[in-house]
Amino acid sequence: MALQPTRDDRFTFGLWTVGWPARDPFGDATRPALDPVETVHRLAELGAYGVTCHDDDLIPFGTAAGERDRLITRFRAALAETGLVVPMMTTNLFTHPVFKDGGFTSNDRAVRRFALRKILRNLDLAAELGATTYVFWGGREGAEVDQAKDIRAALDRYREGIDLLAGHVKEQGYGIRFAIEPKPNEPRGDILLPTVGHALAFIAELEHGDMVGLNPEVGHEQMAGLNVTAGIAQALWAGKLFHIDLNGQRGVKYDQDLVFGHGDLLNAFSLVDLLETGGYRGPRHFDYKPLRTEDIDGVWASAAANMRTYLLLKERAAAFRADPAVAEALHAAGVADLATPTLTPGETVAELLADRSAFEDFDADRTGERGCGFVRLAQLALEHVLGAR
Ligand code: DIG
Ligand code: MN
Ligand code: MN
Repeated sequence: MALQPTRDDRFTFGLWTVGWPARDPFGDATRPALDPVETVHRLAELGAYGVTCHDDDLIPFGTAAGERDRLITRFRAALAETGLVVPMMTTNLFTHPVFKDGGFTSNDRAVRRFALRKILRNLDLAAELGATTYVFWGGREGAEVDQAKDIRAALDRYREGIDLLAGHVKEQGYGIRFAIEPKPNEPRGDILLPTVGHALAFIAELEHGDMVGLNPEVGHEQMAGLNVTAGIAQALWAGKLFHIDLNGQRGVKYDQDLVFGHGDLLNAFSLVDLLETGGYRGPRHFDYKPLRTEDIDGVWASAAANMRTYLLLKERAAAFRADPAVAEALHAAGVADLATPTLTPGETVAELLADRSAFEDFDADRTGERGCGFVRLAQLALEHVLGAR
């Protein structure tokens, strides 16, 4: 397999990723700001398919209308020159101090109304740029003090806002779907909709839940100590994997946003295997931060590393699936048998109760002694990841 990314790989990057000047809570920026036009051209040269952005990445907060139009025009010109697309857009409801207690769920109603207007304006731009997914990452929707946030009221306001915006998108015929991005904490002590599970439960309560899905981020599920591949599998099972943020995370700690694969490599391998075989057709979007230690050459090297790692894991996953020893180990582990319904079609409780082999004659002890053969599967996966098979 060629490891040179092509547009067919559908790799996309947020402007805010390679453009991160590397300011963190404990240190100043180590890199200059990047011009979005420069980013578009450099990512195109590296083989990316598209870029994504928050409104403020492209148009600094408070920009006057005329200047806003100019910034959009030059961005669109760069897209036209390179052929890059903008599959996803989102709103920055977390940088400006006004959002320090959230946007959708700020205790201050005026802030909530301001947030909705900020999103509405950017939804129009998203439609103009051809985005088909609009992400909602509620980085500031949360609290540090239990008594400071009425969670039930906050969820009411979140639902009110999402349903208002979704209804608007339907009325406008924008052809945009919404994708909620869960995260357990940071920058708030606790963030609402912290995991895939919480977000799925929230979506089920929406009036327009039909057009609302998920944009899970690898590191965010792992920050909660969860297996991200299992979470993505449930999102796919629910028909709600609308987009995905790929990056790396090494355990339960602050949000590292590492290069994809530079965290839990085995989970990255199983995730790529799932994405490539599980029916996800969306962009492979990298939401990562080039390490603060890197210079601009390191930034572009890190962007390329995301794509190369994905392609290497894609190649390893294909080899895993093609390996006869793997087929044999999967069979021995009975993995495919799980697809067989537990009941025969139309079987009733009465018929199950009458089936002595299911209980009265079932030898639980002997069955309990049988080995499952899962370690062999784990070792085969590891050896494929290591390129040892
Ligand atoms: C951070 O993980 C969030 C924000 O960067 C953005 O709102 C979203 C888009 O992928 N990810
Ligand atoms: Mn993150
Ligand atoms: Mn993200």
